[in-house]
Amino acid sequence: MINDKVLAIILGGGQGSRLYPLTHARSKPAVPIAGKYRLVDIPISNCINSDIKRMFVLTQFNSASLNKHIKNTYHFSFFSSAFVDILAAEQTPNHKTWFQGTADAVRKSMHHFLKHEFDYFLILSGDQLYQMDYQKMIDAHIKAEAKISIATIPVNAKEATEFGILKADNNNVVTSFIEKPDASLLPDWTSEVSKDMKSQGRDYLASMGIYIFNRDLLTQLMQNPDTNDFGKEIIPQSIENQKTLSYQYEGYWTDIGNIDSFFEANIGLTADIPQFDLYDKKKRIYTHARMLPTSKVAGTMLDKAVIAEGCIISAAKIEQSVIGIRSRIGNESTIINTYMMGSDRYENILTIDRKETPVLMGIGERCFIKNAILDKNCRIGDDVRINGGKHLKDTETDTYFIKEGIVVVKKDATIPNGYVI
Ligand code: ADQ
Ligand code: ADP
Repeated sequence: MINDKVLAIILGGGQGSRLYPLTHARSKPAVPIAGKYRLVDIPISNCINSDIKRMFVLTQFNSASLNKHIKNTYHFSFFSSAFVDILAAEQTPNHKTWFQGTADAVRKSMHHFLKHEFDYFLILSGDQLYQMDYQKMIDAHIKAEAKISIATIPVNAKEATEFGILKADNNNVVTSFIEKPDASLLPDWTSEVSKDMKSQGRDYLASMGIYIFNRDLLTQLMQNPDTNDFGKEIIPQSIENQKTLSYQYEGYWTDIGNIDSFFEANIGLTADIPQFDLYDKKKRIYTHARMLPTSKVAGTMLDKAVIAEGCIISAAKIEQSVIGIRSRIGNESTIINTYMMGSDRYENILTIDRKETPVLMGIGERCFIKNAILDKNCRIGDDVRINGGKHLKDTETDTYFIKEGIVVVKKDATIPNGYVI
């Protein structure tokens, strides 16, 4: 089934500087998560599960890997009107610069959207981990005869300064909105929330950055060339004269826009009952079907380990870690609290020239790796020690980057035998 009234726009990311160095050589939607997926698979899967099957992904630059991933993954029937199209910031005679913000990205791509028939724009962020049925939000939007709807979630005071915070009346109509309020302003911004939320100290209503706009209204708003951002300009300027609904959601939702939250969200999947449910058939997360062999593990103590397909593992211990596709981990190595993204291909250890390639892809023997993210195709030699944690200062070298104690080994980097971080 296809909802032919809705067109989804996935905001795939600005410069992606908060996720650097994962976004150094790829666009944000292509960043690998949870061992086998890409960030963009989350909003795309939510759309598919909500019967919304016409999607544009807006990105600042169009990496080969993003294109390949979308092309290889989302095949819709020849007879269906479903599609996932990538629109990269493009220079045209009218628009010479990159997208200046989320609204600017939408404005500059408007001519592509308006070629389609639909009544509602569904605007989504590309860097959030959650499973939501957008159809319910659309039904609420239509029932309330709203012009704009904002998905909202109760958050605590610490988080409230990082989001757009709003207040709504008894009918859930938004009455005021402030983008990322200073902590000193917070006392004025609490809302009535459910008992459960209140007991967790979550009494501020945050915008999830998920919006529905009536087609005509957004088309009209986009004619003002001075607004670059939804959170900073479009939403605060519109609420007074356009009926704006707060659609409250209380499920699991997390922003994964920076290294720290990205790391936490991935490691969170190793919990006994992860908050993000990858096992629910109705909320399936789609990704490229790679037809990889099963994983092979020898002599390893595994505790809270999430291991993707195609791995070859003979480590001593893997604890609270996510091990991505095609990972190879050598004898006597210990991996703790680490997200290893895996590799794009295998190296044949029987035939490879070890003089030319002294350090193989994956993790060597007798390594100790803790509190780290290993980007794709890393080569970690033997006897390497990476002991991430708050004792480490923020630093960057050619091969790794440390942020808030998390050591990120860069894509394709080689860490030589015996190296200590
Ligand atoms: P932020 O997440 O800080 O706040 P923003 O940086 O504008 O807002 O990003 C929103 C989404 O758009 C992200 O997925 C981002 O990657 C993407 N994006 C940013 N610039 C882009 C560009 N130039 N081109 C394409 N995509 C771009 C917003 C709202 C808050 C709300 C939070 C919830 O402004 O009100 O609380 O989202 O996360
Ligand atoms: P990303 O940077 O997003 O992780 P890439 O641009 O490296 O992704 O693309 C990943 C894909 O590239 C893999 O699916 C793999 O097929 C292919 N690939 C990358 N490097 C090689 C290589 N040296 N040999 C063969 N295939 C490769």
